[in-house]
Amino acid sequence: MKNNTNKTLIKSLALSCSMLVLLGACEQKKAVEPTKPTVAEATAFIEDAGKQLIEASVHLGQLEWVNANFITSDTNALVASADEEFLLLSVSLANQAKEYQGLMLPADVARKFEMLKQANVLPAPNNADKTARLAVIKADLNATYSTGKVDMDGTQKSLGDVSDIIASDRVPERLLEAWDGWRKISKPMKDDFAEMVAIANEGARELGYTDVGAMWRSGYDMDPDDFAKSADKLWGQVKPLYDALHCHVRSKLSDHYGDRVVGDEGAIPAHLLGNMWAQSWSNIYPLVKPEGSDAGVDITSALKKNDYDAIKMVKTGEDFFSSLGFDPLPDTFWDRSLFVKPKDREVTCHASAWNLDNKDDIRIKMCTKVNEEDFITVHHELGHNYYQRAYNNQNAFHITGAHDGFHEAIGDMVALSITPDYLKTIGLIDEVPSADADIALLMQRALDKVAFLPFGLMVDKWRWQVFSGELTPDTYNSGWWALREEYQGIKPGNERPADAFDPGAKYHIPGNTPYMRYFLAHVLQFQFHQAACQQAGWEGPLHRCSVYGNKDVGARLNAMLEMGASKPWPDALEAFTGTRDMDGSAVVAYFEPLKVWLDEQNKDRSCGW
Ligand code: X8Z
Ligand code: ZN
Repeated sequence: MKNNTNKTLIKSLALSCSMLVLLGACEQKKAVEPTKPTVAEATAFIEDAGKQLIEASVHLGQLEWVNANFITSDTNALVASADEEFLLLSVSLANQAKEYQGLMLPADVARKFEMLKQANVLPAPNNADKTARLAVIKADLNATYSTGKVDMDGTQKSLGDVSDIIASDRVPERLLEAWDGWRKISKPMKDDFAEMVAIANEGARELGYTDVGAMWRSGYDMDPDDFAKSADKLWGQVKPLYDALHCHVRSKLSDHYGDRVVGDEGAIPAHLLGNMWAQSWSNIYPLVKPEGSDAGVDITSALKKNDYDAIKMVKTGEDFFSSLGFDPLPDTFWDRSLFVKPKDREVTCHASAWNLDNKDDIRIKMCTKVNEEDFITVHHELGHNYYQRAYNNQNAFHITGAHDGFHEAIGDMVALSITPDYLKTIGLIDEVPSADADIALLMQRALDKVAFLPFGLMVDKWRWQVFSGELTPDTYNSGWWALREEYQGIKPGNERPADAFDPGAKYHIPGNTPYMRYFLAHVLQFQFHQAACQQAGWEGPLHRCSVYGNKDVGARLNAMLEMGASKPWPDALEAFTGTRDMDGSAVVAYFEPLKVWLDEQNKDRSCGW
């Protein structure tokens, strides 16, 4: 890193001809026509840039890991300074890359130049003070979120504690207290967030993007405007399913809580849906479940009954991947991962998967609870790790997913194979419920996956509006709730205070993780699952299909994973599914029996909001 920084300094001095004139050293240079760089030079430059970035990312990753596992003012400062160095390096490389603009480059080389511009989620401008400030704000926002506490019941509660209340309490006043309490932690973020947006937008403009949102939309091997249209099109395919689920859930909540708390028209108050962000609703299954049918499977009870702990949950996930033919996780995974919330220090509990050396040093970090949600999340995180290891021999620019939605979809696809048959095979349940339980099983899944879709879409719709300037700090919060209502049909649990910054109460906003990836993943995972089941020769309903133990499916999956980002994503999609388009019809096919059932339930209800 140090060498790279020095090189940057020398370069900018060399360019400063006006200074050299003063020293009488510029005349000779002026006489020589600047020669146009060659394609070979451009190729050599970009390969070297990739290597520098990969090397620098190891150092940054180590500090980020330590910070996320031990949040103190010192580790915040350390991570900010490493991030600053990395930003300086990537800005300098992106500026040097401008020298090769206008060259007719082979498509794969041009693609690497585009990827270089996207080396940072938030690019810094060519200004040392602003770069430093950006790095400090990022570290501060992360720490504010991860150490946030809620005053409730006379104690200081963590996000995990208040999430448990939202998941299982059924007293609306308590739900609201937990919901509102968590949103107090994000109020102080607003000014820093706005400053960060301004700095990063300046960086994006220097790279040639209109703003950071346009830069994010440029990461999909297609025109950024077309990308936005594709996302809307996918949403159009699945929206009727969401609307039907929303209608049924609202009606059941109204039955349970009464009209005073939730009416059977209009948006649903966000604190009643079993999740802090109303992003997935599986915790309210008991309130909305189909009556009179077989109850499905209670995975949380099964895990507890069978004495599962965090390690056993992860071992079970590993075993699934092994059954597909993937190598076991390395010993270092078990030595270095964080599986449970430590009692004696602050950590970032939001689950994540890491590869510290871009080779085999893969790890997860989770404050695992023994329940269904975290059992699924374990598979989600392992999906990241197996993907990271599969593409670790690729070129520096290709050591990543085909696109970020692929990365989020792999573990989820595997978790779609957690069917009753599979649970019986591994001894978690004794009896496989009959076909009578299908609606119940589908309802459980839909509360998780279908409920998520509009949330997955609106988070970055909001951020795109923030980056474009359509929303300003004064309208950040009202704009957030306008999108929540438009897409999800939910509303705030109470009137929001003027200084509220509710988006900041969701990890990915202070954490600066783009969110459209999860929307895409919630579509893609069903496409992957459908393709895998076809490969396995499965002919029954998709929700009963498990590819556990199928080495052929594993080999095809691995072939896609190994590609990393070496080809445009449609090539990777084609390698596994035979199609080149993202398509919501697999979601629709998966939930088709539930849709029929929901339409029947809803026939005398007035739906929509
Ligand atoms: O953030 C995550 C993962 C880590 S990449 C746990 N997810 C999103 C969220 O929690 O909001 C997975 C589903 C959506
Ligand atoms: Zn993830």
